[in-house]
Amino acid sequence: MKTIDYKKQTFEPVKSFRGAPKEEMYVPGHRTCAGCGPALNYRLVAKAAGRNTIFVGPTGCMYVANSSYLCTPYAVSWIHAQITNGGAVASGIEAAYKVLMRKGKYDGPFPNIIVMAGDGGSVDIGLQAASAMMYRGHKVLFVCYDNEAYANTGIQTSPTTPYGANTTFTPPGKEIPEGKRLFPKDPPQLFIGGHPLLKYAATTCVAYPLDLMNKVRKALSQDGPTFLHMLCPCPKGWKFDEKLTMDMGKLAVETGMWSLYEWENDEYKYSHIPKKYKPVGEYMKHQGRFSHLTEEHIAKMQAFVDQKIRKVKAQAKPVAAPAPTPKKA
Ligand SMILES: Cc1ncc(C[n+]2csc(CCOP(=O)(O)OP(=O)(O)O)c2C)c(N)n1
Ligand code: SF4
Ligand SMILES: [Mg+2]
Repeated sequence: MKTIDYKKQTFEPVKSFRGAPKEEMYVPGHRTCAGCGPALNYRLVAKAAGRNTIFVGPTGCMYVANSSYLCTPYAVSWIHAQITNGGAVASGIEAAYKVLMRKGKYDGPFPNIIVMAGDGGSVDIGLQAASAMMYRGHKVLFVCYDNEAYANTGIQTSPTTPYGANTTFTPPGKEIPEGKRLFPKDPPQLFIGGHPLLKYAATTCVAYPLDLMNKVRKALSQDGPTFLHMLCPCPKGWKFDEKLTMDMGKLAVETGMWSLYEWENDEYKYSHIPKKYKPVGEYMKHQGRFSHLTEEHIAKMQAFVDQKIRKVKAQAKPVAAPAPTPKKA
């Protein structure tokens, strides 16, 4: 069979904020809440990916608040998918481009096809299509922008909502005082563990913009399916002061609630491991979703995080820490 030159793009890493692409592909014109982590995430992903990009947006806040009639922040192609089928729509677009190139009707470069799905659209309602896309080996970057809830419909619990969170489906009460009882799913492990053609997976967070942009660029330079799990604090759902979005992201990493790693060729590399982790209470105390919890519940959360930290330490191969986010004077 004839091999086709897909003219895949290779992105150089962004070394500093000054060296980041100037062009914005996610521009003003949206209606997300002030301090919205997923909106900032979109801006950074779009900036890192550039003009030759097609976004697939399953239903969620980043569809509903971003696609009001005659008003949109997307400066590149964007298509709405059902919350269930982001992976399937992206697979179809990717396959169509390959056919066009095979028939000589399009000469490249191959576009960056990026699914921007919420946690619900990635590892719950959208899981089947995401998994099938990765299993078949489509050259698509699947992003789970994780605000840890079904936010758009009024903050219902999702499989990535943390233990102890108060959501509209897990309200704390007499019978279940801690609110959510279950601990969250682990999306990257779900995909790494079960998809032989997956080329690259990584976790990142909007509070580490250089880390985030470079992981997007690395993922887009691969020749097959890739997955990024991005922590995106949501002031409305987590009930914190909207000016604290970046602080919430940083505290998540500093307490061990979240870690920043890459997985490639069956190896893990960590881009930021705190020398001394802060107690999880430092992170939780700012968030109204945890305000009903007792000392006992917080200790249960700490035990869960301690176990995660032990795993990080066991598999860590530290790499250069990302540059810290500049503080406003
Ligand atoms: C099949 C189906 N079920 C339910 C809904 C209602 N719905 C719309 S957006 C949404 C929440 C999506 O959550 P997530 O994927 O985490 O994105 P977020 O809103 O948090 O950005 C839900 C449940 C729907 N659109 N389609
Ligand atoms: S509810 Fe959360 S994710 Fe949705 S627009 Fe508001 S801040 Fe953003
Ligand atoms: Mg969500």
